[in-house]
Amino acid sequence: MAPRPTPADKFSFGLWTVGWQARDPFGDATRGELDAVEAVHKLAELGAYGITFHDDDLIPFGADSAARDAQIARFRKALDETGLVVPMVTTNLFTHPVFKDGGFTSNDRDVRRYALRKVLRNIDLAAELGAKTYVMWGGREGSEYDLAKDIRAALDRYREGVDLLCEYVVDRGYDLRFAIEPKPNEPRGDILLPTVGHALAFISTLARPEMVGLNPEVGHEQMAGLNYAHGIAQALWQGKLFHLDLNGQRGIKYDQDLVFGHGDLMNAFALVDLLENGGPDGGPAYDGPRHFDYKPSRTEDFTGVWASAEANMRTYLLLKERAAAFRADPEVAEALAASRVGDLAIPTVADGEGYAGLLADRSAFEEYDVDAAAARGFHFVRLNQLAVEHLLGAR
Ligand code: GLT
Ligand code: MN
Ligand code: MN
Repeated sequence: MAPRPTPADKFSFGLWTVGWQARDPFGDATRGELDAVEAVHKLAELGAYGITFHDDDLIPFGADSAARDAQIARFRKALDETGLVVPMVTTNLFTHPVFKDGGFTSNDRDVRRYALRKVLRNIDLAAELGAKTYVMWGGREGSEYDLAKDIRAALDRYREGVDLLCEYVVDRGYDLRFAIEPKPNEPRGDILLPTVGHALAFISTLARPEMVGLNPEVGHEQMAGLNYAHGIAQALWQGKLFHLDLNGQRGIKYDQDLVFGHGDLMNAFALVDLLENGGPDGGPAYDGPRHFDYKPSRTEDFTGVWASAEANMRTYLLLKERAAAFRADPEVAEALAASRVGDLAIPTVADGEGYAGLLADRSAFEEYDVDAAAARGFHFVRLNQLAVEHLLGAR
């Protein structure tokens, strides 16, 4: 039995996830609209702690300021009644046809200026609601045709946009950081900043790199055939894991946005182990929201929507339990030692030794028994089988 989720688990959901009406390129919506206030109450009942949204999820695009204010007031009231918080906010720069060639990087300068204004307006709301992270998913920033987009100019404009937003946040005194969400493709044929690695390299060119980190999504890395847990580990290593989007994906295909764990379960296990037990003393390596960005499948009615929301949290908590059992198992400790996993933390060249010491060490080269070392096994398969058995509840 997985423990029931509580706000201490820091589970959060996008309003666009449970609210997805299940329209896809081939078929109409299979579900009706979900009111934001109902979503807040329902998620709070299920044990979530946070809700996130795009400007247009909460306030219909083009609403006048009276309607906007009224909707924000209703939403705030629901937050106050339930204690749900808004840890992250983002902008929709992809649905309206005006963004068909992108927001920050559209070839049309007026669109770029409009996109920045749309973000600036929503940053004010994010700060007002106490959000600490502002996500930027540039799904429309890209192209289908290589010669139709000057990629170097597009990256200049991307950087110009992010630098301007950082300057705004600093000048307003907001306690807000940005998190870029990479994705390789869909809806554009090729999206700019397609992977964790591309986004990290881009961030290093910014005017205020310390204000910008990542919001990696499970499925987006896996769509590119990449290892999500590895990407998260590198983001942590670079101090750039500002937020994350948990979901499931089965291989290199369209973005499935399945429930967390309903894709590559072993990688999800490694991920939860990393997040929960990968810190300096075996504690959590990440203390931010565990944010689910999934889409309740098109086959589901509203009962299925809430069951799938619960499934995300249950799966996370079950994996957390299983990972704790894995770490506590003496046989695992012994297998880790046999695989010399901990030895990788030892610097290759001792403090003060330098290349001179390495060159002087005959045992490192001249007298090194290469054949004996090459013949020795690392026993990784045994270690992995122990992980599988813990995951299956067999140990
Ligand atoms: C969109 C996308 C998600 C992003 C959201 C943030 S919007 O649903 O598929 O991966 O996280 O803009
Ligand atoms: Mn996705
Ligand atoms: Mn996402």
